[in-house]
Amino acid sequence: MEWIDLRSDTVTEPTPEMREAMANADVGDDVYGEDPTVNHLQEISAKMLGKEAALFVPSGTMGNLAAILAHCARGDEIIIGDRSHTYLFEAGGVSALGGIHTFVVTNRDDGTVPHDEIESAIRADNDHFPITRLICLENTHNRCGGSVLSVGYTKEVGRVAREHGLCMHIDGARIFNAAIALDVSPAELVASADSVTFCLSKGLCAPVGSVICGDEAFIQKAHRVRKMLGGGMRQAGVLAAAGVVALESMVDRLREDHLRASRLAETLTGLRGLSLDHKIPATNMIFLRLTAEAPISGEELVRRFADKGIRISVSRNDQMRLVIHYWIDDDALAQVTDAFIESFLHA
Ligand code: TLP
Repeated sequence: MEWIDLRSDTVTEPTPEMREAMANADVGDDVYGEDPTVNHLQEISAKMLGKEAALFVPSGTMGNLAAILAHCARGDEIIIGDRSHTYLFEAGGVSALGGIHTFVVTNRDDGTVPHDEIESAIRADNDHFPITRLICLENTHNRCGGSVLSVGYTKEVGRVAREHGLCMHIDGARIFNAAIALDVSPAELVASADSVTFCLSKGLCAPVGSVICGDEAFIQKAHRVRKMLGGGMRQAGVLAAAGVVALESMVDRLREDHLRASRLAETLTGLRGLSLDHKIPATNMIFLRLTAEAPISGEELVRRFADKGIRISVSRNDQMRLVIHYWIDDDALAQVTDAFIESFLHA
């Protein structure tokens, strides 16, 4: 990639090994379940996440939507965090397409919602209320700084779900980042969830695709919903092939992204005019804002960085998210560090 692009890990392009695997992939019609590469991807995904079955979908957004629609009927309610991706950034699909009601609870800065608050959001059995069906968590939690939900917390919420006859879904778009940061297996992290969606196309570098995991009966339902949403793909093995490479060779290296994010955060903490939400990033994201002391406006910063071949985005309220990924190597990190020092130390 020519640009040093820190706007997201979604910008990652497939590696040469992925391109080769894609070119040589064995394919078939996946709507008939006959694409061997898709089937292989689904098998290894289910195994890694410790679930019975898995389903390849085009995006994380469709993965979450298909999972939620497979759990809920129209008029049912889900309990969901106010800073969760599904609530904020998935175009309201659960309501628009599923007729599903959201009970919104407040995320703490670490991405959690205390389990007693989740418990009190569960509706009583009363004709006036929608029926609570599902609790949704997100791990890592994007808008909460790429923070990580622990095994203990996830288990506790799972216990609440089971006690009330509810299901639990995890938006695990970056579940492998969470597992690496906590040094646990992804399967352990999602053991108490009924379903999980993870993305191949973020830090793992595949060009397209996410995977929903759950038990056989649930995945069969999700398969039907995927078709309804127009996500039944045909010779999708060309895409799944990159996903297989992603799972086989890109997971452990996420650790490097986390280390580089920490190194960059350390430099930024020392610069006047910048304030970091978390001094030490939990995973591969750094959230920060320009303060009143900043010698440069957000707009000017974006322009100045673009002149140096660095892409960042700054929101209207001067917030920034810097995301480290495969294409940000030590050399790129040094260029980014220098660009910040130049703008904030020698302005
Ligand atoms: N997140 C994107 C943007 O939509 C914000 C990003 O740049 O981080 N769950 C989580 C936690 C996500 O961060 C994202 C993408 C998704 C789901 C949706 O995945 P896609 O983009 O594949 O639909």
